[in-house]
Amino acid sequence: MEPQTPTTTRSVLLAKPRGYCAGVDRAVVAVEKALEQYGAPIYVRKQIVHNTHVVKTLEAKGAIFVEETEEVPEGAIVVFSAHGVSPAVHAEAARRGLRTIDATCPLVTKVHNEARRFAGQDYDILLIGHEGHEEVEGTSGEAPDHIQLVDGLDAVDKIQVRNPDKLVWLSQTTLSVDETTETVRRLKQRFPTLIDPPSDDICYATQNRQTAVKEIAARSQLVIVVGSENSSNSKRLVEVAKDYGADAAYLVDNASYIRDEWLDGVTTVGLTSGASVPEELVEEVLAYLAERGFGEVEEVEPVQESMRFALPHELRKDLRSA
Ligand code: 10E
Ligand code: SF4
Repeated sequence: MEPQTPTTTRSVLLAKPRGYCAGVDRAVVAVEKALEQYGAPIYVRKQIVHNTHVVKTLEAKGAIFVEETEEVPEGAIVVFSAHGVSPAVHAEAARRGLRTIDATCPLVTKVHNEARRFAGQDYDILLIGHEGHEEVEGTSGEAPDHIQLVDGLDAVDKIQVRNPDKLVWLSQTTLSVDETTETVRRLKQRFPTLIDPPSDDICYATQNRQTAVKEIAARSQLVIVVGSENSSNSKRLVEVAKDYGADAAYLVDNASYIRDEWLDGVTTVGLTSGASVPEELVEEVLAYLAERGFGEVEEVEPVQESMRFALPHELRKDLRSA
């Protein structure tokens, strides 16, 4: 009798929550509604969210993405991205007579407000975050004389403060929870009087996506994270997946980036997506995997999410009167 080849089930563990957070949804809808309400072109300063597919789709509808407000014609409408802008950018837009719609996520605005408040009380602020990231530039711009960036553990030893008794840490919203905990622990070793932010700066969506990827990583040989190269929160999901048991984890902008050899010998693929990623890109990856025998999909939802934010007020006002 012929030896029986054992049939291995190939399956996908699909993390939930994944994809769009409330701040991204609000920002993308704000650009769409602005295009409907005022007509093209609508200018957007920087990528509205860090996702190539979202940017291309909005461009096709008439959005024009620029790096700085000086590229926007006087009197035109400009949307500020979900990552937030410094007061200097608001001032420059006002000086040039631009009509602005501020799509900064309310949870980023919360960190700006904390920065302003502590700077007003003359605290030194240690802002944990990634150098050059737009959110960090916007937050730092609230109080440049009071804020120092702490980018990574190695930066901790280099910090100099004026008065350790008036010292607070804040953070970017999309960091690794575990890495930030470690950075704060090291900061507190150096500065035992360092105080914590009044509430978590790493937002609910970042935390929940990391919690979910931890669960699937522990049960998957390979984790695929859908997200763009410049998306901080998406990149953190790849790192967390590797730290929590996946043999390999990759960031892909879409299904065409997946290499067949990644699946060699793999029976369980974990799949998730960053907070700026439309669900259709995840569906394309699921279809790609199904064609290769990974037809069985189990959704893993360790935490439920239901956050929604109202559209920016500049837009709501005009939509109401329309
Ligand atoms: O690079 P990030 O993760 O900060 O941005 P993203 O556009 O990929 O995701 C949304 C996160 C925002 C707007 C920052 N809080
Ligand atoms: Fe807002 Fe968090 Fe989404 Fe950033 S990741 S847009 S802070 S909800």
